[in-house]
Amino acid sequence: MSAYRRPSAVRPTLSRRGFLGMVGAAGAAVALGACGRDSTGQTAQLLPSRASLPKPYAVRLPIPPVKKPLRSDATTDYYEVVQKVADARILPGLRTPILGYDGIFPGPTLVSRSGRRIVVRHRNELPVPTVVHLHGGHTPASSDGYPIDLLLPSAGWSPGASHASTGHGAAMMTGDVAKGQRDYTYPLDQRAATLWYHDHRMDFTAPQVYRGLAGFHLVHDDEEAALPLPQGERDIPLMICDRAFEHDGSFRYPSLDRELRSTPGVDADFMEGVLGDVILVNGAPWPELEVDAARYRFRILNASNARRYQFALRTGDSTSVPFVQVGGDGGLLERSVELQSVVAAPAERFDVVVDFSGYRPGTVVTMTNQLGSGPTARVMRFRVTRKVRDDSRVPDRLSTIERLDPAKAVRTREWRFARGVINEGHKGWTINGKPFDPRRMDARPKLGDIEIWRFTADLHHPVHIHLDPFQVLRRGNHSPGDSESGWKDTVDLRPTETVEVAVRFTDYRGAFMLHCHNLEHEDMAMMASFATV
Ligand SMILES: [Cu+2]
Repeated sequence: MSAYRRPSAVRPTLSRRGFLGMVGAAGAAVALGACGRDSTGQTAQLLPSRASLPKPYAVRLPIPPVKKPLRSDATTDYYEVVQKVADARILPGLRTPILGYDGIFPGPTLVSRSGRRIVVRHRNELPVPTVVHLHGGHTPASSDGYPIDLLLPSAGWSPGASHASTGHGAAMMTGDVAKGQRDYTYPLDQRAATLWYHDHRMDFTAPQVYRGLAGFHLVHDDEEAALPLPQGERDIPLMICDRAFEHDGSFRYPSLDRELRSTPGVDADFMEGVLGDVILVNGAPWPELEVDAARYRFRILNASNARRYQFALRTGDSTSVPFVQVGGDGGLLERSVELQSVVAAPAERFDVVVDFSGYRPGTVVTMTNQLGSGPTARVMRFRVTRKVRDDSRVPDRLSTIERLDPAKAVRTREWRFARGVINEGHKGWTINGKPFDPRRMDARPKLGDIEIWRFTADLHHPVHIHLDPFQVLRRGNHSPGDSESGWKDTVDLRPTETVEVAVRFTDYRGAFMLHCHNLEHEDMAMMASFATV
């Protein structure tokens, strides 16, 4: 039996979307842009809520709590996170069952210092296996969350019969499997940056992140601390994602296997990705944040499964308010960049400063999504409440970034991201024509070497590399924009585009991943492994 079979309840052999996909990437992208709400700039399909949508700006922006260590010694801080089922209050009057780190969504924020090791013990009290990946972490393979290094539920677990009987299921149990609890060790020998942790379980990442398994992990360092950027209560993480809801308030998601036990994948109509119609910021629908008339640093994370955004800020009279970008996935940029809008693919981070100091108390500034329509064109809003003294500023120069010289690259590797046949004739997503197989290594880069990796895409694919960040060299025939001039770990590939990056792996030997971070694509096999040697 195929692990990726279509639902038996009749799907035409070629769905409309499937057919469009075969016309050719460029044609499909244009056609999708024209064929209905929310398809602009996306490779994904809208799943509308069955619950009535909440009123925008009716709730305050929640800030996830900062996790405290259980104990600390000379070298290490020790944490414990319990993964459990809980009810969240997202829609008025309804409960939303979530899978949550410490039972909350987003999970607690971890705050670390560069170079200081931490150990996070995760206990799995969920009914499903999990894998924890620290996205953006420079982490040894044993703690990086390879997708078959499962953490099984403490209450016990056995895969469904269909899964165990496939080659796929067998491969699954060849990982480093732990039961009940696992210690993840993070040396955090890396620059200050906005990282996040999320589930990475093979075949089931998309539904498990969708149900809540994601949280921030901020790393600070001396270089960042010496800058006069906004800090403390004016340094705020914003986890932005879209969700759909059932009548009863539960998350709506088109899993083939609602129990997330054995059959991976989604209803064939959604294989390009799932878009919800409610935009959550830190788990709240279209929230409002009261701000002082001062500068704020916002760490924007697109934690959506598949949705791309183009964020912009507008006052009530439609005046544009700029973002001043100070950082990206891999930390501070060399110089700040003023942007009228920020385009964010899944898993990308943008550290921006917004200056509210010129606005009178009472002014409302709305964050919009220019790639959305109707409810998804709104994100959140800010209400200026009072004049204050503010000593923060954005200096001209933020950091020094070592350039990876492409002339010193020892080789170029090609990675083609495209729809393809993945399992007994069924469609999914492939890299270089192949579906993910955790036992196959597709590259063996040497630690310390600079390599050029050339990515090409049929549709939108946000490409993420584990272990070390990279530098974007070329996007199509152009140099990358200032916004992606720093260290990145995820790059937004658009239909038919080629992007070249320079990458250098360091410190840790072992098996790591590169994959598409459209989580539906990832679950439908768009991952590859490499072994550092
Ligand atoms: Cu993809």
